[in-house]
Amino acid sequence: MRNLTINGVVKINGGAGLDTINLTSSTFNSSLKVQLGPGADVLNITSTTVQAETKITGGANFDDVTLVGSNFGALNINLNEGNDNLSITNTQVITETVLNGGSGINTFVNGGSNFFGSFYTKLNLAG
Ligand SMILES: [Ca+2]
Ligand SMILES: [Ca+2]
Repeated sequence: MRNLTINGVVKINGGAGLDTINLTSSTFNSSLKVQLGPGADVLNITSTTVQAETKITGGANFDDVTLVGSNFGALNINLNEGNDNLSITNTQVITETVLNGGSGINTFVNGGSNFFGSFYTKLNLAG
């Protein structure tokens, strides 16, 4: 999805199987929920603004989440089971950030130029 502007709450459910979800140059004026589901999933959010909370849930298996050049009111990521990768670069969070790799071997790449708000929690993520 690209160049979207949405005023209501948005929920994206990846369901079973391998999913690749790309959100690019979009604006969400309320909250965004992405459930990647049980397969191995890839989520890329690039140059996107979410005014309220963004909640990303990984589910089982390998999940690869990359955030670049985006702005969030709050950010809550739980990658859950499986060995997961999370990469965040040039991204701003206004209030609260929770990054949780869940179980498994999880890696975090801080690409720099990030601001994670007043409250920052990182759990179960190496790096
Ligand atoms: Ca998954
Ligand atoms: Ca995990």
